[in-house]
Amino acid sequence: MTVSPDDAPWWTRAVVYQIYPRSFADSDGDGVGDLRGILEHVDHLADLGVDVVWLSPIYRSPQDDNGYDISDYDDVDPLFGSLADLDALIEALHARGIKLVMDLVVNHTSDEHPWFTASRSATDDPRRDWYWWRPARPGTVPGAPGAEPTNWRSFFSGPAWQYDEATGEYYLHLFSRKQPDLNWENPQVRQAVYAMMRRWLDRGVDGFRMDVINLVSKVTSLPDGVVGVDGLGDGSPYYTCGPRIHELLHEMHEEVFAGRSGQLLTVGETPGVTLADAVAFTDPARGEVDMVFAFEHVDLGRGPGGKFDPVPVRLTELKEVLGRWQAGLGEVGWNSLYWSNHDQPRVVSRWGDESPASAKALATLLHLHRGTPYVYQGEELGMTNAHFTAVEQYQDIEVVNYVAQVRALGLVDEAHLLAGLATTSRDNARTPVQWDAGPNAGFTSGEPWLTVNPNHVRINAAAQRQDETSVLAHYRRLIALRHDEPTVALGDFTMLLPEHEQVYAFTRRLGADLLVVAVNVGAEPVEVDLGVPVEGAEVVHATHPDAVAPGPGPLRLRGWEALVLRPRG
Ligand code: TEU
Repeated sequence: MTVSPDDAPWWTRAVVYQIYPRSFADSDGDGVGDLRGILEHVDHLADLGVDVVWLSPIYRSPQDDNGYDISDYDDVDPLFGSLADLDALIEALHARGIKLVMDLVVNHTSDEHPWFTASRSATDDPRRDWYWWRPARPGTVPGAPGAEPTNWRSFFSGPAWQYDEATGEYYLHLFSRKQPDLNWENPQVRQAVYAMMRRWLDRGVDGFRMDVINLVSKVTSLPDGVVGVDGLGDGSPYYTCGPRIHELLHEMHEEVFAGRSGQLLTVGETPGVTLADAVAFTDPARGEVDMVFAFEHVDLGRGPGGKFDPVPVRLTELKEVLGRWQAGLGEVGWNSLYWSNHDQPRVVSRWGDESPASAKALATLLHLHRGTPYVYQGEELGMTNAHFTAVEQYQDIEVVNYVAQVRALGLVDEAHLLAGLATTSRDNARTPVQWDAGPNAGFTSGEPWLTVNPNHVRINAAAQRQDETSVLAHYRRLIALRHDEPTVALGDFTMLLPEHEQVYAFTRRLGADLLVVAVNVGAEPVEVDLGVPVEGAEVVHATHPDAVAPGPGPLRLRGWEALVLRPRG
C-alpha cells in the first residue's frame, strides 16, 4: 500500500514472534512446553523487542496434529495449563506492550469435538451438514478400497475420506482422519465460528493467525483430481482459494472485526495462494485480512517426489519469487515475511551453513524486505535442523504417515527417505528451544517429548544474551531498526542484480531517503558492482561489527556479510 508513515497501520512497523508452545518451555517437568513456561520467559520476548506473539494452538485437543485438531475452542488443554494461565500470559505480555495473536483453526475440528460427534451420530442429526458427508462412489462397496466419494489425497498421505460404519457414509478430512473438514457452506457453522472469535477478542486477545483459511471454500460438486503415483488424486484445484473464499473472509471481517479497534492483527495462512489472490485478500478496501502467508518461497526445491524428495535451489530462484511478491504487493496489499515456522525446516540449515554468521546475514536479508517479519522461536538464536539419524526419532504425523505409505508402496530406499526427512520434515523446527547449555537445554526437567538438539551446548540463549556479536543481539538490532527507520517499514522495494548467484541486493526508498541492502549469501568473499553509488555511504546496519563506509570501486563483502547503507547526498 502507498501510505505515509503517519497513517500507516501499526503492523507495518511490527515484528511478530511465533511460539510453538509444545517446544518452547516446560514448567512442570512433563516434557511438554506449557503456558507457565512461556510466562517464565516473557522477558526474553521483551528484550528482543517484538511487538506481537502468535501462539500456536493451546486449545483442548487430542493432539493428533499437535493441537491443530481442536476438540474445544473455548478451553485450554490441561497439557498446556488453564484459562487462568492464559489470562496471566495475556496480562504479562500486555504489560510489556506485546500483543497476543491466537491461532484460529477452523477449516477443520477434531473428530472428538462435540460438533463432530453429533454430526456422525445420525444422518438426520441437526449437525450432520456441519461437515462434508458423502456416500460411497456409485457402483462400489462402501468401505472398500477405491470406494471413496472422490479420489482426493490428504495432506498427510492416503485418501482424504474416512468411512464411518455407523451411518455408512464418508467424511472429508484434508489433513488427518482426526481432523474432519467443517462445511463452511452452512451458515450455522460460520456463525458458530464468528461467535467463538468474538469471545476471544472480548477476552483480550489481539487477533488471529488463521490456519489454512484459504481452504474453507470448496467446489461443492467435489470433482476428482489428477492421479499421482500413489493412485490418489490432487483435489487442491477444488479447495484452494475456492469459489466463495473472498466472500467468506469478507463476511468474517464484517461479523468479527468491523467496529473493533484498529489495534488487531489478522493473518491468513494460505498454502497455494497466488499473488493475484493475495492482493485481493489484503487489499484494505475489500475488508478481508491484513496479510497472508504465501508459500512460493518455502515450496522452492520440491523434487518430483514432493517435499521429501528435495532438489537444490539457486539463489536467483529465491530472488525471482520474493522479488515478484514484493512488486506484486507494492501498490495494494501487504506482505508477511517469514523464513521458518513450525512446518518448515530451519533457515540456517536451508539457506545458510548453520554458522551464526549465516544466521545473521539471512536475518538481515529478510527483515529489510517490505512487509511484516515473523520470527519463529529459536530462529533468533540460530537454531538448526534436528539432524535425526533414525526414522523412529520423528514424531510428526505427516512423517509417520508418509513413511508408512512409501514403505508400503516400495517407492524409495531408506537412505533417500532419511535424507529427505532430515531436509524438510516439520520436526526440524519443533525440537525444544535451547535456553542454556545444561541438561535438555533448560527446556524441561523431565524427558522432552522430542529429542533436544545436542548442539545446544554451543547454540543457546544464555550464551548469547550478553554477547553483542551474537545472533540474538543481531535480531534485537534488526527489530529496533524497523521501529526506528520509516524507510525499512514503508519504503518501496527494487531488486538489484537479479542474475547474481551469491549476492542478494536491493534498495528501499521512501520519499528522498534511500537505503541500499547487500547480502553475501555464502562463506566466500565476493566483489560486486551494485550499479548504485555507495562510496562513502553511512553504514546503517551490518552483520560485522567492524564494517566501515565502502571505498571506491566494487563493493567488497566478506563471507556472510550483510550491509544496510545510506548513500550520502
Ligand atoms: O499447515 C498447513 C499447510 O499447508 C502446511 O504448511 C502443512 O504443514 C504442509 O503442507 C504439510 O506438508 C497448517 C498448520 O500450520 C500445520 O501445522 C497443520 O498440520 C495443518 O495446517 C493442519 O491444521
